[in-house]
Amino acid sequence: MSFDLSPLTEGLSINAERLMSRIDELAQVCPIDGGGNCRLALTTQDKLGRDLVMSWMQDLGLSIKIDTIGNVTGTWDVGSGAPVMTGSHIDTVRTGGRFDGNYGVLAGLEVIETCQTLGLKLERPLAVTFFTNEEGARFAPDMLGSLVYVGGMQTEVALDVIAIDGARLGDELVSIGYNGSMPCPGVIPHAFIELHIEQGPLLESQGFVIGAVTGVQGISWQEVVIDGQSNHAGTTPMSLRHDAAYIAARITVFLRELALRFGGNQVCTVGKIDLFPNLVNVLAAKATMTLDVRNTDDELLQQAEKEISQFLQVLAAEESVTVTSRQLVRFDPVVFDERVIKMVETISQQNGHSVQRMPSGAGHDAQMLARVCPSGMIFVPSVKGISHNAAEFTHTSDLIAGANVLLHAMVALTNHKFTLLEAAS
Ligand code: HGY
Ligand code: MN
Ligand code: MN
Repeated sequence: MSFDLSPLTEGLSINAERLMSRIDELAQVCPIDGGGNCRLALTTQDKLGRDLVMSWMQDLGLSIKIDTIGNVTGTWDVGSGAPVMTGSHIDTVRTGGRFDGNYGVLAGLEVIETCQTLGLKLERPLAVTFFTNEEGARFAPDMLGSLVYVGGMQTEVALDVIAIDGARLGDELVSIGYNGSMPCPGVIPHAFIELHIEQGPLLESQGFVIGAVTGVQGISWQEVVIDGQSNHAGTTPMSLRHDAAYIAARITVFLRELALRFGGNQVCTVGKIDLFPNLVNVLAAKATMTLDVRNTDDELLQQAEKEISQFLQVLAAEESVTVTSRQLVRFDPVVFDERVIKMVETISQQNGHSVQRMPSGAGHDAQMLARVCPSGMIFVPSVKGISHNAAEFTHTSDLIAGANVLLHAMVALTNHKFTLLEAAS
């Protein structure tokens, strides 16, 4: 399989200073201790981040479109036909780092500005998008904006999603002024490529600069509610307890033990437990918790889900409580387009960067765009594999390397003809 690496960008590179100063500036929008950010989706903090990135899109003279779920796309309208699109997200988790999502969006802006400055004559437009609610920390599912963008979820259904704080997504979108008019599904790109920090330890521990991402693991989120019985902490004999907090703990331990038993890429997380009445001397009547279960292998993921469901039933009977669960997210594992993976690999090598293929442990917007066009991702290392933590860090040299691979890949994609024949080879 061959593709014509565009001579246009031979030896060219992005403006490192400009990229880093934008990353630093966006990191000042709703900072938290330790250098990260808290900009939960569709909050006023998210709006501030959106406004700043939109202003940079305007500065570049991009044509800006806001769609009905609040995704924002800036396009440099050169050439003709469907655009080559990059993008990611600028919403964060509550303890977000400055690079998760933000880096990919700002590198996309930087690639376009570099091409504009060079006056490159490209065959296709270049577009950069920030998608709504990628994190899913406030509104489930995660990657909601890109899912709606590709037609995987109806806008009307998405607008009625209720946040963990009780707000309705559509109302929040209106209140921050990002309820756009562009319909979803959106314009189908010629190709989509996302640049992101790895958020895990592999690249750093194995000494690689670039990850040519092969796909994204399957993701299963469920909300489990345990209805026990509140009672007095001092007077209730252990044999008479229906203690929702204890049962939540048993479930948490079961998930950890299941992941260790399965091994391989299996991961399980209980990230959120709310107790009621949540008081020192009262047995918890109710526990509401989330289970995040992932695996690259869908069969194993289904096996894990089955074992968890069986365990919940046995536990409910044992403790004479009610346990109910609601599926919040179920995304099958995704495999990216071999041609895009190969392109990332080749461009990395040609730019002198060590590169390895690897799956993504985290969900990303690219996994949704993969439903409608040839898509792939570029990873750069996370120091100590830390992410969703203000201490998230990636060395500047790696950030620049990744942005240059994105530059070359986007330009190469503008004149790459994805032929069916090639896809078969
Ligand atoms: O949950 C995830 O993997 C992503 O951070 N939204
Ligand atoms: Mn992310
Ligand atoms: Mn994230």
